[in-house]
Amino acid sequence: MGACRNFACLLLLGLSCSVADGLGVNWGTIATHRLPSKTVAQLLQDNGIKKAKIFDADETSMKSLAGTGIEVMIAIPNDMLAMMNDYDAAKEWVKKNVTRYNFEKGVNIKYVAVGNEPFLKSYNDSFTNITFPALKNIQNALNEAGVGDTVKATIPLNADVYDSPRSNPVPSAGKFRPDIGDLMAQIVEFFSQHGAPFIVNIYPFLSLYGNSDFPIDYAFFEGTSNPVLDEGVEYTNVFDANFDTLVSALKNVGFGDLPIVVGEVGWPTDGDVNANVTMAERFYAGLLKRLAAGTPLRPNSTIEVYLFGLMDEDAKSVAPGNFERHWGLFTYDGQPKFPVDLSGKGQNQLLVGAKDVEYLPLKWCAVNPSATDLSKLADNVKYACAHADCTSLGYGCSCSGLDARANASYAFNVYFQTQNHKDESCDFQGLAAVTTQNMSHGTCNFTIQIVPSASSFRRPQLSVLLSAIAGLLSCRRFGSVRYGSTAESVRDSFVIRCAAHVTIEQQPEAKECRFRVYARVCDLDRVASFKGFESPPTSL
Ligand SMILES: *[C@@H]1O[C@H](CO)[C@@H](O)[C@H](O)[C@H]1NC(C)=O
Ligand SMILES: *[C@@H]1O[C@H](CO)[C@@H](O)[C@H](O)[C@H]1NC(C)=O
Ligand SMILES: *[C@@H]1O[C@H](CO)[C@@H](O)[C@H](O)[C@H]1NC(C)=O
Ligand SMILES: *[C@@H]1O[C@H](CO)[C@@H](O)[C@H](O)[C@H]1NC(C)=O
Ligand SMILES: *[C@@H]1O[C@H](CO)[C@@H](O)[C@H](O)[C@H]1NC(C)=O
Ligand SMILES: *[C@@H]1O[C@H](CO)[C@@H](O)[C@H](O)[C@H]1NC(C)=O
Ligand SMILES: *[C@@H]1O[C@H](CO)[C@@H](O)[C@H](O)[C@H]1NC(C)=O
Ligand SMILES: CC(=O)N[C@H]1CO[C@H](CO)[C@@H](O)[C@@H]1O
Repeated sequence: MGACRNFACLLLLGLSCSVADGLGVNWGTIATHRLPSKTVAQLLQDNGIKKAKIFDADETSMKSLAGTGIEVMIAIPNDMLAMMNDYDAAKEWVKKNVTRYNFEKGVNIKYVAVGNEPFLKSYNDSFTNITFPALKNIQNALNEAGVGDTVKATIPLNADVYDSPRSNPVPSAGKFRPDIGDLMAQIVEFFSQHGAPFIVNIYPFLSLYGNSDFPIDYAFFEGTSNPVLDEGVEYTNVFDANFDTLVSALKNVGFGDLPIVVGEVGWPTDGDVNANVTMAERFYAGLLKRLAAGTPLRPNSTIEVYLFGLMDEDAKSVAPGNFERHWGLFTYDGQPKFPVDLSGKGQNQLLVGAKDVEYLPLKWCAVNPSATDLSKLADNVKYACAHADCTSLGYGCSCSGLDARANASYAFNVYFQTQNHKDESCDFQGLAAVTTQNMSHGTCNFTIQIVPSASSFRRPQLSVLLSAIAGLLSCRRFGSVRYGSTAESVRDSFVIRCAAHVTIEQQPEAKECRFRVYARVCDLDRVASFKGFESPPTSL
């Protein structure tokens, strides 16, 4: 039915099925279980998404994007900014992460994001002095490598780098934050000289979350009874007002026409009272329709945005709030959560889900029905939730309101899934048992995890096995030792490096020895990240 509808729509309405030109998505990967990168690249293509922003330059992601034509923004994480203050290091980074992919059917890199929101107030100036030098080095290295005309260095900034004065809180009074005002003026001038856009992250959800007086309808796009009046303009939503505050801040430093790209914008679907699929659907419907119209200070020009984000990430820090793990347009397993029309024409329908997703067996973990002494339940739930994602259990969330048993079952199951159904992971001091019955009900989904990606762990390279054997043999002879072996192969211009390290730990007086193997496992087709395992103790 869905496919049929899509087909009809393609035939009858032509362009209306396509994604708006300026639209991209953020592809974050902070999850315990990642869909294979190739599946994700296919998901983007199946939905006509032509721009992706990633938070590093991870080889696996880059490989999957190669040859797709998808325009990519790669990134240098904040903790690498200091290193990039050295021009040689910047050149090396550009060589390894940009020019390396610059070949036919390579990766269509458009931007290099230097840091991510480095001037956030909560970072206490940790990156204030090192970001601009890093930006300059990267752009110069791009120029020197001969790709500076097509690849631009820029900095995704948080909207807290600018503001309007409390005494006159209107967009036209926007200015950069005084403590970084001079720095921002220099950065903006540099962007302008090099043809790079200003990238800003705008979150109406956070405006609402952080402020109980915030009028809820001002976060959406359907009008409000209390618009902000500014020099004859009526602002009816915080997105426009925020964007135009930036336009004013740019004007104030002499660059009112600098292109602006919204690096992140979106609405989460769980983890807070205002985060659910209804609210997210409402937000996206309004946002996507608006983008073509521009804002009062930049009318009639399509706003380029990267939606945040592509999929839920169950291992993100919840320091900002429990909603952090629920920003996806898609669930953790690449399935669409709500109808949306990425072309901005308001014909909402479900996006195309990820194909050929491999799941763990249909088994859940739940409170054992025959368990009677529940006095240790709370401690065990606490343990499960410290090691797995329980953010759906909170007040106003999709699984709030469960009774104590169901609540504990939810926690046990999410732990069991995170642990890939490992034998001992559904015990909880005898309180839990495995079941084949789906306990989901209402909005509360008791999920089944996907098979961990790049599970070439099951197919270890010879070097890993050799190292493991070496480890076992030397257990008896040495106190502590490291073995390493690497193998390298070049394929389609990609260098694949496989390495294995063994660490043997033995206390002088110990009666047993353990070894650990850390390996960069890979097969011909994909490179996995570092994996490790610890041997069972060997008695001496
Ligand atoms: C910034 O400073 C505050 C208050 O001194 C502190 O609580 C916080 O941990 C600091 N953050 C960072 C990233 O250093
Ligand atoms: C940044 O540089 C300024 C001026 O050189 C200096 O006063 C300030 O302490 C530096 N800040 C940090 C966090 O290093
Ligand atoms: C979504 O959240 C809004 C605001 O809290 C609430 O009014 C609405 O009932 C919620 N919808 C669902 C389906 O939970
Ligand atoms: C924007 O478009 C509207 C409607 O088409 C038109 O009335 C208006 O003059 C345009 N504004 C600018 C600045 O081009
Ligand atoms: C369910 O578990 C969560 C997470 O530990 C806890 O905060 C909440 O109070 C529990 N609710 C019930 C009804 O037991
Ligand atoms: C479990 O049931 C829920 C509906 O109650 C459904 O959405 C979900 O897909 C089911 N899970 C599996 C693995 O079948
Ligand atoms: C519910 O769980 C099933 C699998 O267990 C998954 O396919 C689906 O995407 C989940 N739905 C939501 C909304 O989390
Ligand atoms: C930020 C990032 O992903 N950098 C990568 C650049 O390339 C080197 C070599 O391939 C990687 O080790 C870095 O992680």
